[in-house]
Amino acid sequence: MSKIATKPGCLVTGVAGFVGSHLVERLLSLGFEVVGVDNFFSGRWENMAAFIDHPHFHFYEYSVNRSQLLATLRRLHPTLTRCFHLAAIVSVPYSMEHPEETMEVNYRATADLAQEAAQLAFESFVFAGSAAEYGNDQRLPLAEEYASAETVHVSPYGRAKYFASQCVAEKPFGAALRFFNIYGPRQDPASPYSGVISRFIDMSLAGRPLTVFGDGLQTRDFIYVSDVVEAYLHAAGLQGTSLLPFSGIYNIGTGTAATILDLARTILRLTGDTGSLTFMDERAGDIRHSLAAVECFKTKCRWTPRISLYEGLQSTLRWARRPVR
Ligand code: UD2
Repeated sequence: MSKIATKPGCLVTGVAGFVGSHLVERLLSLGFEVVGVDNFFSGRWENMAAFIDHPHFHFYEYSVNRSQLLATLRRLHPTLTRCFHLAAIVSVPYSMEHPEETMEVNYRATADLAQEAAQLAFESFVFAGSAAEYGNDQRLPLAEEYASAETVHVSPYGRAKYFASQCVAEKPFGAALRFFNIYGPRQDPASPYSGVISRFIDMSLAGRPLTVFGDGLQTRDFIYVSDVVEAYLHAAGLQGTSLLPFSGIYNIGTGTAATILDLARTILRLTGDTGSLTFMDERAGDIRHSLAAVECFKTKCRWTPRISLYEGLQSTLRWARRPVR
C-alpha cells in the first residue's frame, strides 16, 4: 500500500508582523498548512488580511512565552513539524528601557521553544537573528564568527538575539538567520524607529523633506523581504536542491552596501518628488557601517538574493501608493 505524502505543518510565530505575514503567504501558496501565533505587541491585524480566511491557515492569539506552546498546538495540528520563530520585541530603543523583558521574550522564550521542539521531534526550527548581534564591530564584511560572548552589544536587543541564536544553532535541526536591514511592502513607517526605507517613502509621498541623520554617508546592507522569505524556506528544507533542513548561524543580506544619502536621492527620484533632504544630528547609538558576508549561506544552500535595491524600492513604492481602503 503506498503511503500518501502529507506536507509538513508549519508554525510561524510573529505572524502579524511585517516579515511573518510575507512568510505565511508564501507557505500557503506552496500548499503548506500554517499555524500562526501573535500577541499583537507590535503585529497588526491588517498584515494578515490576505490570508486570515484561508482554509489552511489557523490563527491563535498567544504569546511565545506561554508554557507548552508547541505541545498545545501540536495536539490541535498533528502535522506540525516545522517552526519559524519570528516573534520578538523588535524595537531597539524599547529594549534599552526594558532589558529584563527583552531577555525574557527574545532569549528565554526562544530557548524554551527550541527545547520543546527537540522534545516533540520537530524537523526544523528557524530563528530570526539580527545584525545587531555584531554590536558595533566594524570589520567589514561581518562574518558569522565575529559575534561572540565578548562582543560589546549596543542594546539588550542585540545581546538577547545573540544568545538566542547560539542556543538555537546548538540543536541539530536549528538554524539562526542573522538578518541585515529588511525592507518591503507592509513595513510600518509610523514609528520614529521604523526602517529608514519605509520612513523615507512615507515622507516623500507626503511631500515632506527626508530627514537624514548625520552626514548620510553611513551605509547599510538592505535586503528585500521576498529574498528573506526564500532564505527561511531554504533553511527549513522546504526549498532548494537538497530539501533538508540544516543547522547553524548564517548572515542574510545582499553583501552590498548603500549609503543613506544615495538611498534618499533614489527614493526622491522614484517618487518624482522635487523634494529636499534635511540633515539632522546623528542618531545616538547608530553604527556607521553594516555589511554582511553572505558566502556561508549561499554555499550551504544555493540561495541568492534576487531583488536589487532599485527593484525592491519600486515594489515598496507601488505598495505605499496603493489606494487606502
Ligand atoms: C537596524 C534594525 C534594528 C537593529 C539594528 C542592528 C531596522 C528597521 N532596524 O537598525 O532593529 O537590528 O539594525 O544594527 O532594520 N536614518 C535616517 N533617517 C531616518 C531614519 C533612519 O537617516 O529617518 C538612518 C539611521 O540613522 C541609520 C540608517 O538610516 O544610519 C538605517 O536606520 P534604520 O533605523 O533603518 O536601521 P538600523 O540599521 O539603524
